[in-house]
Amino acid sequence: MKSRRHFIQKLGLSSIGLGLSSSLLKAESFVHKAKSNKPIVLSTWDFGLKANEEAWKILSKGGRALDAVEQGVRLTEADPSERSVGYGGRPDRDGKVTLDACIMDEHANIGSVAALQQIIHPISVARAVMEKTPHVMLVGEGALQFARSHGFKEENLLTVESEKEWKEWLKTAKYEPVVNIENHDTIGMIALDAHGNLSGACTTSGMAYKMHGRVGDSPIIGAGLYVDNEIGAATATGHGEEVIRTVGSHLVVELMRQGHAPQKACEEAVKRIIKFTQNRSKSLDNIQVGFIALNKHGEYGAFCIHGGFNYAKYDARGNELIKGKSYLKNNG
Ligand code: SD4
Repeated sequence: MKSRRHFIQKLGLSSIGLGLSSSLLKAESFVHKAKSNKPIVLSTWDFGLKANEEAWKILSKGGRALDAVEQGVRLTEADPSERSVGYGGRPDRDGKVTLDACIMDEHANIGSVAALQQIIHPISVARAVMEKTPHVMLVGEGALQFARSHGFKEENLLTVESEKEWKEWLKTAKYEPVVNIENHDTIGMIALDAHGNLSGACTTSGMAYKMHGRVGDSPIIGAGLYVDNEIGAATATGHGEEVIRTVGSHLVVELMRQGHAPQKACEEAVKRIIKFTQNRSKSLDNIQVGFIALNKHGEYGAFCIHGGFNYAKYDARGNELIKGKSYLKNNG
Protein backbone atom coordinates (compact mmCIF):
# COMPACT_ATOMS: atom_id res chain seq x y z
CA MET A 1 0.00 0.00 0.00
CA LYS A 2 2.80 2.31 0.94
CA SER A 3 4.46 1.82 -2.43
CA ARG A 4 1.11 2.32 -4.17
CA ARG A 5 0.76 5.65 -2.45
CA HIS A 6 4.34 6.49 -3.30
CA PHE A 7 3.69 5.58 -6.91
CA ILE A 8 0.64 7.82 -7.09
CA GLN A 9 2.54 10.64 -5.41
CA LYS A 10 5.33 10.21 -7.89
CA LEU A 11 2.84 10.81 -10.64
CA GLY A 12 1.87 14.05 -8.97
CA LEU A 13 -1.69 12.97 -8.16
CA SER A 14 -2.54 14.11 -4.66
CA SER A 15 -5.86 12.32 -4.44
CA ILE A 16 -7.18 9.00 -5.64
CA GLY A 17 -10.40 10.91 -6.20
CA LEU A 18 -8.78 12.36 -9.33
CA GLY A 19 -9.41 8.98 -10.93
CA LEU A 20 -6.65 6.91 -12.47
CA SER A 21 -6.80 6.30 -16.16
CA SER A 22 -6.59 2.69 -17.25
CA SER A 23 -3.06 3.15 -18.53
CA LEU A 24 -1.94 4.48 -15.16
CA LEU A 25 -3.56 1.51 -13.46
CA LYS A 26 -1.77 -0.78 -15.88
CA ALA A 27 1.49 1.01 -15.12
CA GLU A 28 0.85 0.58 -11.41
CA SER A 29 0.30 -3.15 -11.73
CA PHE A 30 3.52 -3.22 -13.77
CA VAL A 31 5.42 -1.74 -10.83
CA HIS A 32 3.88 -4.31 -8.48
CA LYS A 33 4.47 -7.43 -10.51
CA ALA A 34 6.42 -9.67 -8.19
CA LYS A 35 8.34 -12.27 -10.14
CA SER A 36 11.21 -11.37 -12.40
CA ASN A 37 12.87 -13.42 -15.12
CA LYS A 38 16.48 -12.49 -14.42
CA PRO A 39 19.16 -12.48 -15.46
CA ILE A 40 18.32 -12.30 -19.14
CA VAL A 41 20.00 -10.93 -22.25
CA LEU A 42 18.57 -10.25 -25.70
CA SER A 43 20.39 -9.33 -28.87
CA THR A 44 19.60 -8.73 -32.52
CA TRP A 45 20.12 -11.17 -35.39
CA ASP A 46 21.66 -14.61 -35.39
CA PHE A 47 25.12 -13.37 -34.41
CA GLY A 48 23.38 -12.52 -31.12
CA LEU A 49 23.59 -16.19 -30.10
CA LYS A 50 27.39 -16.11 -29.77
CA ALA A 51 27.37 -12.63 -28.27
CA ASN A 52 24.80 -13.75 -25.68
CA GLU A 53 27.12 -16.60 -24.61
CA GLU A 54 29.76 -14.03 -23.79
CA ALA A 55 27.31 -11.81 -21.93
CA TRP A 56 25.92 -14.80 -20.03
CA LYS A 57 29.39 -15.58 -18.59
CA ILE A 58 29.06 -12.32 -16.69
CA LEU A 59 25.31 -12.35 -15.97
CA SER A 60 25.27 -15.92 -14.65
CA LYS A 61 27.93 -15.02 -12.07
CA GLY A 62 25.91 -12.10 -10.75
CA GLY A 63 27.84 -9.56 -12.82
CA ARG A 64 26.63 -6.19 -13.97
CA ALA A 65 24.43 -5.85 -17.06
CA LEU A 66 26.69 -3.05 -18.30
CA ASP A 67 29.75 -5.31 -18.36
CA ALA A 68 27.73 -8.11 -19.93
CA VAL A 69 26.48 -6.02 -22.86
CA GLU A 70 29.89 -4.50 -23.51
CA GLN A 71 31.66 -7.87 -23.52
CA GLY A 72 28.87 -9.47 -25.51
CA VAL A 73 28.97 -7.08 -28.44
CA ARG A 74 32.79 -6.94 -28.45
CA LEU A 75 32.73 -10.51 -29.67
CA THR A 76 30.75 -9.50 -32.76
CA GLU A 77 32.88 -6.39 -33.30
CA ALA A 78 36.03 -8.53 -33.49
CA ASP A 79 34.60 -11.16 -35.84
CA PRO A 80 35.66 -10.46 -39.47
CA SER A 81 33.06 -12.88 -40.79
CA GLU A 82 30.31 -10.54 -39.60
CA ARG A 83 30.28 -8.01 -42.40
CA SER A 84 28.25 -5.39 -40.68
CA VAL A 85 29.84 -4.72 -37.31
CA GLY A 86 33.38 -3.68 -36.38
CA TYR A 87 36.31 -5.45 -38.05
CA GLY A 88 35.34 -6.65 -41.54
CA GLY A 89 32.30 -4.35 -41.68
CA ARG A 90 31.27 -3.12 -45.12
CA PRO A 91 32.77 0.29 -45.86
CA ASP A 92 31.12 3.52 -46.92
CA ARG A 93 31.08 4.53 -50.59
CA ASP A 94 34.64 5.88 -50.26
CA GLY A 95 35.91 2.53 -49.02
CA LYS A 96 36.25 3.64 -45.40
CA VAL A 97 34.93 1.52 -42.54
CA THR A 98 33.26 3.98 -40.17
CA LEU A 99 31.77 2.68 -36.95
CA ASP A 100 28.92 3.87 -34.73
CA ALA A 101 28.24 2.67 -31.18
CA CYS A 102 26.58 3.63 -27.93
CA ILE A 103 26.09 2.31 -24.44
CA MET A 104 23.70 3.14 -21.58
CA ASP A 105 23.63 1.92 -18.00
CA GLU A 106 21.12 1.64 -15.15
CA HIS A 107 21.90 5.16 -13.90
CA ALA A 108 21.19 6.73 -17.29
CA ASN A 109 24.90 7.23 -17.89
CA ILE A 110 25.47 7.32 -21.63
CA GLY A 111 28.39 7.29 -24.03
CA SER A 112 28.61 7.22 -27.77
CA VAL A 113 30.93 7.43 -30.77
CA ALA A 114 30.03 8.02 -34.38
CA ALA A 115 31.96 7.76 -37.64
CA LEU A 116 34.93 6.31 -35.80
CA GLN A 117 37.61 4.72 -37.98
CA GLN A 118 40.37 2.18 -37.34
CA ILE A 119 39.32 1.11 -33.87
CA ILE A 120 38.03 -2.40 -33.58
CA HIS A 121 35.96 -1.89 -30.43
CA PRO A 122 33.89 1.29 -30.73
CA ILE A 123 31.65 0.07 -27.91
CA SER A 124 34.54 0.27 -25.46
CA VAL A 125 35.44 3.74 -26.73
CA ALA A 126 31.78 4.70 -26.15
CA ARG A 127 32.06 3.36 -22.61
CA ALA A 128 35.22 5.39 -22.08
CA VAL A 129 33.42 8.51 -23.34
CA MET A 130 30.71 7.75 -20.78
CA GLU A 131 33.08 7.14 -17.89
CA LYS A 132 36.01 9.43 -18.59
CA THR A 133 34.68 12.59 -20.20
CA PRO A 134 32.14 15.27 -19.29
CA HIS A 135 30.49 14.60 -22.69
CA VAL A 136 28.21 11.92 -24.09
CA MET A 137 29.21 11.73 -27.74
CA LEU A 138 32.39 12.07 -29.78
CA VAL A 139 32.58 11.82 -33.55
CA GLY A 140 35.07 11.27 -36.34
CA GLU A 141 38.60 12.52 -35.88
CA GLY A 142 37.89 13.71 -32.32
CA ALA A 143 36.62 10.27 -31.34
CA LEU A 144 39.74 8.71 -32.88
CA GLN A 145 42.06 11.09 -31.03
CA PHE A 146 40.26 10.30 -27.78
CA ALA A 147 40.51 6.55 -28.45
CA ARG A 148 44.24 6.86 -29.21
CA SER A 149 44.85 8.82 -26.03
CA HIS A 150 43.13 6.08 -24.05
CA GLY A 151 45.34 3.35 -25.45
CA PHE A 152 43.05 1.90 -28.13
CA LYS A 153 45.12 0.43 -30.95
CA GLU A 154 44.59 1.60 -34.52
CA GLU A 155 44.23 -1.01 -37.21
CA ASN A 156 42.94 -1.48 -40.70
CA LEU A 157 39.34 -2.70 -40.46
CA LEU A 158 38.77 -3.21 -44.18
CA THR A 159 39.23 -6.92 -44.89
CA VAL A 160 40.17 -8.30 -48.29
CA GLU A 161 36.61 -9.65 -48.75
CA SER A 162 34.94 -6.36 -47.86
CA GLU A 163 37.29 -4.45 -50.15
CA LYS A 164 36.57 -6.84 -53.01
CA GLU A 165 32.80 -6.46 -52.55
CA TRP A 166 33.10 -2.69 -52.36
CA LYS A 167 35.09 -2.58 -55.60
CA GLU A 168 32.40 -4.67 -57.23
CA TRP A 169 29.76 -2.28 -55.89
CA LEU A 170 31.68 0.69 -57.33
CA LYS A 171 30.94 -0.60 -60.84
CA THR A 172 27.34 0.54 -60.45
CA ALA A 173 27.68 2.58 -57.26
CA LYS A 174 23.96 2.45 -56.53
CA TYR A 175 22.91 2.95 -52.94
CA GLU A 176 20.08 0.46 -52.68
CA PRO A 177 20.26 -1.38 -49.40
CA VAL A 178 18.62 -4.80 -49.65
CA VAL A 179 16.26 -5.65 -46.82
CA ASN A 180 17.81 -8.14 -44.38
CA ILE A 181 21.02 -8.41 -46.39
CA GLU A 182 23.08 -5.26 -46.61
CA ASN A 183 21.22 -3.82 -43.70
CA HIS A 184 21.71 -6.95 -41.63
CA ASP A 185 23.99 -4.79 -39.63
CA THR A 186 23.72 -3.89 -36.10
CA ILE A 187 24.13 -5.80 -32.91
CA GLY A 188 21.94 -4.26 -30.25
CA MET A 189 22.07 -6.00 -26.90
CA ILE A 190 19.96 -5.34 -23.80
CA ALA A 191 20.26 -7.13 -20.48
CA LEU A 192 18.72 -7.37 -17.03
CA ASP A 193 21.16 -8.60 -14.41
CA ALA A 194 20.56 -10.64 -11.25
CA HIS A 195 20.35 -7.42 -9.24
CA GLY A 196 17.48 -6.22 -11.41
CA ASN A 197 19.48 -3.58 -13.27
CA LEU A 198 19.21 -2.93 -16.99
CA SER A 199 21.84 -1.81 -19.51
CA GLY A 200 22.26 -1.82 -23.27
CA ALA A 201 24.84 -1.57 -26.04
CA CYS A 202 24.54 -1.04 -29.76
CA THR A 203 27.33 -1.20 -32.36
CA THR A 204 27.52 -1.24 -36.15
CA SER A 205 29.42 -0.35 -39.28
CA GLY A 206 26.15 1.15 -40.47
CA MET A 207 24.47 0.87 -43.83
CA ALA A 208 26.85 -0.50 -46.44
CA TYR A 209 28.12 2.07 -48.96
CA LYS A 210 26.55 4.99 -47.12
CA MET A 211 27.86 8.50 -47.82
CA HIS A 212 31.09 9.25 -46.01
CA GLY A 213 30.12 10.98 -42.78
CA ARG A 214 26.62 9.47 -42.63
CA VAL A 215 25.58 8.57 -39.11
CA GLY A 216 22.72 6.19 -38.41
CA ASP A 217 20.56 5.55 -35.38
CA SER A 218 22.90 3.14 -33.66
CA PRO A 219 25.08 5.66 -31.78
CA ILE A 220 22.14 7.93 -30.99
CA ILE A 221 20.73 7.43 -27.52
CA GLY A 222 16.95 7.26 -27.81
CA ALA A 223 17.06 6.12 -31.44
CA GLY A 224 19.24 3.00 -31.63
CA LEU A 225 19.17 2.25 -27.91
CA TYR A 226 17.40 3.35 -24.77
CA VAL A 227 17.39 2.14 -21.19
CA ASP A 228 15.24 3.32 -18.30
CA ASN A 229 16.03 1.27 -15.25
CA GLU A 230 12.53 1.73 -13.82
CA ILE A 231 10.81 0.48 -16.95
CA GLY A 232 12.84 -1.41 -19.53
CA ALA A 233 15.23 -1.25 -22.45
CA ALA A 234 14.98 -1.36 -26.23
CA THR A 235 17.29 -1.38 -29.22
CA ALA A 236 16.85 -1.17 -32.97
CA THR A 237 18.24 -2.53 -36.18
CA GLY A 238 17.56 -1.63 -39.81
CA HIS A 239 17.19 1.69 -41.58
CA GLY A 240 18.65 4.18 -39.17
CA GLU A 241 17.01 7.16 -40.86
CA GLU A 242 13.56 5.80 -39.99
CA VAL A 243 14.55 4.92 -36.44
CA ILE A 244 15.91 8.42 -35.86
CA ARG A 245 12.74 9.95 -37.31
CA THR A 246 10.66 8.25 -34.65
CA VAL A 247 13.26 8.20 -31.85
CA GLY A 248 12.40 4.53 -31.97
CA SER A 249 14.01 2.91 -28.93
CA HIS A 250 12.87 5.70 -26.63
CA LEU A 251 9.40 5.33 -28.08
CA VAL A 252 9.38 1.61 -27.26
CA VAL A 253 10.45 2.29 -23.66
CA GLU A 254 7.82 5.02 -23.26
CA LEU A 255 5.15 2.67 -24.60
CA MET A 256 6.21 0.14 -21.95
CA ARG A 257 5.95 2.91 -19.36
CA GLN A 258 2.34 3.40 -20.42
CA GLY A 259 1.67 -0.23 -19.54
CA HIS A 260 2.31 -2.06 -22.79
CA ALA A 261 4.09 -5.40 -22.77
CA PRO A 262 7.43 -5.36 -24.65
CA GLN A 263 5.90 -7.19 -27.63
CA LYS A 264 3.07 -4.70 -28.00
CA ALA A 265 5.44 -1.75 -27.48
CA CYS A 266 7.64 -2.96 -30.36
CA GLU A 267 4.57 -3.44 -32.56
CA GLU A 268 3.31 0.08 -31.88
CA ALA A 269 6.71 1.60 -32.61
CA VAL A 270 6.96 -0.29 -35.91
CA LYS A 271 3.46 0.90 -36.81
CA ARG A 272 4.56 4.48 -36.13
CA ILE A 273 7.43 4.03 -38.59
CA ILE A 274 5.06 2.58 -41.15
CA LYS A 275 2.65 5.48 -40.68
CA PHE A 276 5.42 8.06 -41.07
CA THR A 277 6.67 6.28 -44.18
CA GLN A 278 3.22 6.19 -45.75
CA ASN A 279 2.50 9.80 -44.79
CA ARG A 280 5.60 10.77 -46.71
CA SER A 281 4.40 8.69 -49.68
CA LYS A 282 7.44 6.44 -49.49
CA SER A 283 7.42 2.74 -50.16
CA LEU A 284 7.98 0.17 -47.43
CA ASP A 285 9.58 -2.19 -49.94
CA ASN A 286 13.14 -1.42 -49.02
CA ILE A 287 12.73 -0.29 -45.47
CA GLN A 288 13.40 -2.74 -42.71
CA VAL A 289 13.36 -1.83 -39.04
CA GLY A 290 13.26 -4.23 -36.12
CA PHE A 291 13.04 -3.54 -32.41
CA ILE A 292 13.73 -5.79 -29.46
CA ALA A 293 12.58 -4.86 -25.96
CA LEU A 294 12.95 -6.11 -22.43
CA ASN A 295 11.12 -4.89 -19.36
CA LYS A 296 12.10 -4.70 -15.73
CA HIS A 297 10.49 -8.11 -15.08
CA GLY A 298 12.50 -9.84 -17.78
CA GLU A 299 9.57 -10.06 -20.19
CA TYR A 300 10.59 -9.47 -23.77
CA GLY A 301 9.35 -9.03 -27.30
CA ALA A 302 10.34 -7.99 -30.81
CA PHE A 303 8.73 -6.77 -34.00
CA CYS A 304 9.87 -5.69 -37.45
CA ILE A 305 8.47 -4.50 -40.77
CA HIS A 306 9.58 -7.31 -43.09
CA GLY A 307 9.92 -10.95 -42.14
CA GLY A 308 13.40 -12.40 -41.83
CA PHE A 309 14.52 -10.66 -38.67
CA ASN A 310 15.51 -12.79 -35.71
CA TYR A 311 16.97 -12.23 -32.28
CA ALA A 312 18.68 -14.24 -29.58
CA LYS A 313 17.49 -14.62 -26.01
CA TYR A 314 19.50 -16.14 -23.17
CA ASP A 315 17.91 -16.71 -19.76
CA ALA A 316 17.67 -19.56 -17.23
CA ARG A 317 15.98 -21.66 -19.95
CA GLY A 318 18.97 -21.33 -22.23
CA ASN A 319 20.13 -19.51 -25.35
CA GLU A 320 17.82 -19.56 -28.34
CA LEU A 321 17.25 -17.82 -31.63
CA ILE A 322 13.72 -16.49 -31.99
CA LYS A 323 12.04 -15.49 -35.20
CA GLY A 324 10.80 -11.91 -34.92
CA LYS A 325 7.15 -11.36 -35.79
CA SER A 326 6.65 -8.94 -38.65
CA TYR A 327 4.11 -6.47 -39.99
CA LEU A 328 4.49 -7.72 -43.56
CA LYS A 329 4.24 -11.48 -43.91
CA ASN A 330 7.10 -11.89 -46.36
CA ASN A 331 10.71 -13.15 -46.32
CA GLY A 332 9.93 -15.00 -43.14
C1 SD4 B 1 22.22 2.07 -39.44
N1 SD4 B 1 20.74 0.86 -38.00
O1 SD4 B 1 23.37 2.44 -39.57
C2 SD4 B 1 21.97 0.77 -38.70
C3 SD4 B 1 22.03 -0.35 -39.65
C4 SD4 B 1 21.40 -1.60 -39.18
O2 SD4 B 1 20.58 -3.70 -39.50
O3 SD4 B 1 21.03 -1.78 -38.08
N2 SD4 B 1 21.15 -2.57 -39.96
O4 SD4 B 1 21.26 2.66 -39.93
